[in-house]
Amino acid sequence: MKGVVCLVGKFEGERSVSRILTTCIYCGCGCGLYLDADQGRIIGSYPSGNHPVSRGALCVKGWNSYEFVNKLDRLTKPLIRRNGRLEESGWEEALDLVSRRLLEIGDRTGPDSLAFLSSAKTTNEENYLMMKLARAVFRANNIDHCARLCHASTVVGLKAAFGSGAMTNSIEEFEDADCFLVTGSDTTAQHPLIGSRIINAVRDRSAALIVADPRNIELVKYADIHLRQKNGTDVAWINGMMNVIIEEGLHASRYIEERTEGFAKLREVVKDYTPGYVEVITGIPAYLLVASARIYARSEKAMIIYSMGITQHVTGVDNVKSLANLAMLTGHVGFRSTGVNPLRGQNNVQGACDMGALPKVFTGYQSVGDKEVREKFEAVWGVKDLPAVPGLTVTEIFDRARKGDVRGLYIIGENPALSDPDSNRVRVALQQLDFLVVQDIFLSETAEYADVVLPAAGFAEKDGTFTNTERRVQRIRKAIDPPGEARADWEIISGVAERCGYKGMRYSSPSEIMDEIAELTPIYGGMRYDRLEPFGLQWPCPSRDHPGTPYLHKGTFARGKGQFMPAVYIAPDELPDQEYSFLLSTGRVYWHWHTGTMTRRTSTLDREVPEAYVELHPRDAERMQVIGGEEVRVSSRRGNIEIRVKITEKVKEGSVFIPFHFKEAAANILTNPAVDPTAKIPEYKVCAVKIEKMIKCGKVV
Ligand SMILES: Nc1nc2c(c(=O)[nH]1)N[C@H]1C(S)=C(S)[C@@H](COP(=O)(O)OP(=O)(O)OC[C@H]3O[C@@H](n4cnc5c(=O)[nH]c(N)nc54)[C@H](O)[C@@H]3O)O[C@H]1N2
Ligand SMILES: Nc1nc2c(c(=O)[nH]1)N[C@H]1C(S)=C(S)[C@@H](COP(=O)(O)OP(=O)(O)OC[C@H]3O[C@@H](n4cnc5c(=O)[nH]c(N)nc54)[C@H](O)[C@@H]3O)O[C@H]1N2
Ligand code: SF4
Ligand SMILES: [Mo]
Repeated sequence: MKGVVCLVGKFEGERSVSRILTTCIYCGCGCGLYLDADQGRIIGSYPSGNHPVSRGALCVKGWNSYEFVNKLDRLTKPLIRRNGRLEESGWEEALDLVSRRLLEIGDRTGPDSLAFLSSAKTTNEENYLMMKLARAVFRANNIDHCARLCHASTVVGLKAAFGSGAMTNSIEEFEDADCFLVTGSDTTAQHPLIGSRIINAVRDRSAALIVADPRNIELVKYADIHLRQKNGTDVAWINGMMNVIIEEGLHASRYIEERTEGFAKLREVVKDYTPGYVEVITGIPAYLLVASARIYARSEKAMIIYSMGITQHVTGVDNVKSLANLAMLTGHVGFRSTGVNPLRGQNNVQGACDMGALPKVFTGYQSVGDKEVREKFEAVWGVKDLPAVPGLTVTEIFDRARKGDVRGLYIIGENPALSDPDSNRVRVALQQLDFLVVQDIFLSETAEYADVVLPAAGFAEKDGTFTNTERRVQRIRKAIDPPGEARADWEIISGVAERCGYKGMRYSSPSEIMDEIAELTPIYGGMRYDRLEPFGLQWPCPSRDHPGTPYLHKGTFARGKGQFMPAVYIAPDELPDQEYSFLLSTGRVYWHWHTGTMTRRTSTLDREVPEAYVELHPRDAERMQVIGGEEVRVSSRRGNIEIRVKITEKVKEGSVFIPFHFKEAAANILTNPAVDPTAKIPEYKVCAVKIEKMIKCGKVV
């Protein structure tokens, strides 16, 4: 591991500072950073200059990625609920209780009454063990994780169109693209190191930039065209672009013929989406749509970049399929710097999916319904009769828990009490369970409902791998010991399995777990720790001598021919009406991370955005006689919150935006739990709310 760990210096006799190369815990960019450790504490974080993503830079979260690690309120001992209160216990007692109760529930009401939520914050090895625990030990396919709330539409949509749900290109290829179509991705805020690549290409090489986003995001400043659609109308404008491209003969006929199928049906469906018709649905002026279609189709190396604005809808899969159609129609996939790039969010959400922490697949997207696949896993795991029927998704798990069908739930590294839609209903579900285990680094809002809380080691306190958004499998490394008695997730999960009487989960290190993953997973077949130095390998990497794959679908699609799958426009599930007259969209800010467990414990970040706010357009504010900083009540059909107003033209008139990081004014009390019928992803990006003033004539009402 030359160059990976080094001694920075020796001070004051015994004191020494060590510097260790690892991977950022926050977003899917997967920047390489060094952590400096002194006397069991992390004292600094610095970018790796040679790393292919970070190249000497980090965003503000990366620079401050260590503060929460040192926090005094980290969980340090297991907690067990006694007489309604969580009390400290020893590991033996806690692990015995967890295994005994989960086995009892499985025996009494069947394996389907158990469910498991894995974590995109934890390593590949830990996700693999969580899915092995669910399937091999408890015979349940009810395992899922936050990808359901995130890129489930991508996994379904791109898999059907191309044969793989992953980002097609590498981050470093961005700088050579000629054209970017960025939609539903606030790239500079949520994937800053990718955002800067786009800006570099626009500034230095005059690459064209089309931004299709209802909000006035930062990238708009650099864009040639801003298509400002109404939320939830994406199928319509994408079909509209394809209509123009076909009408003007700009489609790639040879590519379509040689590499795709289903074109005739697509042509038929998009015929109706003339620019004039699309303008009516989306509000996008026809001439801007036509200009965008021409630029995208005529560019040689064009990239589509998208994220939650596309996926988090009841039509999430249709949205993704439509973008895939657009790319295939113009021959813009399967080449360097040319493709369809869903930016994966969490540091290891790509990996958690790859590891099969999903209800329908084992590692590497191998179906649980396939007998041969099951037999392969049964042989290596030393078990018989693995369950063949797909399990429940996150959203279904909470529905079933409310109905009493799911009775035992084991959650690692997720905080659904704040992150799932319609939180009031989620909290009822959590209360309804017979037994809830939460394994986290802090006592999260979800952990407050637990019967047992298990203290986990954080990213700086263990070894393992994360897979970033460009499919790069890279190492994280232990810089310090975990606080108190906290243990690495992989050790805890193995401990539970052992106490259930299962002998097939004894490992001496995460590297040994990776060897088992490689044995069972063709796309990870060549992954071994010694090959991951210093900056990892991109899957597919099927064998020990394979160099990894920078871009996908070269020459042929993973599924053979690319499949056109036309979609028709369907409106969002809940649109504003007379009573709930504003459209609410939710999302994130640069400074914070999801439910805030880490960034709100990081003073440098928390200082910048210390509290929740609702963005309101100046004309709406004037009409309602509301001033900036004033508290208002925002209500939906599901609940209400009190929150300060921020007046800004970032949102459109009639629309409001709330970041979901703040428990005091939790956006998910308001959101709509309606889901896409196949991907089961909730529609976080559209629901209807009303806004009421709380101060009238100097009185709080
Ligand atoms: N700072 C920070 N960075 C993060 C995260 C974080 O919490 N904080 N989370 C990470 C995770 S897990 C994820 S998934 C990513 C998410 O990254 P993004 O998807 O970039 O983030 P969001 O804020 O959810 O919203 C995306 C964009 O969708 C737009 N949008 C809203 N409605 C629509 C619509 O109907 N159509 C279209 N086309 N666009 C729409 C919004 O205006 C916004 O610009 O970020 C990752 N990075
Ligand atoms: N309204 C609204 N809601 C949304 C979204 C939205 O756009 N709008 N976006 C959705 C999306 S895309 C996502 S990805 C989800 C995210 O939803 P969650 O995954 O539930 O949110 P996080 O806050 O990232 O939760 C991660 C948890 O892991 C813990 N943790 C960190 N490191 C470790 C570790 O090493 N081990 C263990 N055991 N725990 C650890 C943290 O303390 C935290 O409690 O939110 C979804 N919710
Ligand atoms: S861009 Fe993402 S991975 Fe890189 S430092 Fe920022 S949060 Fe970490
Ligand atoms: Mo996400």
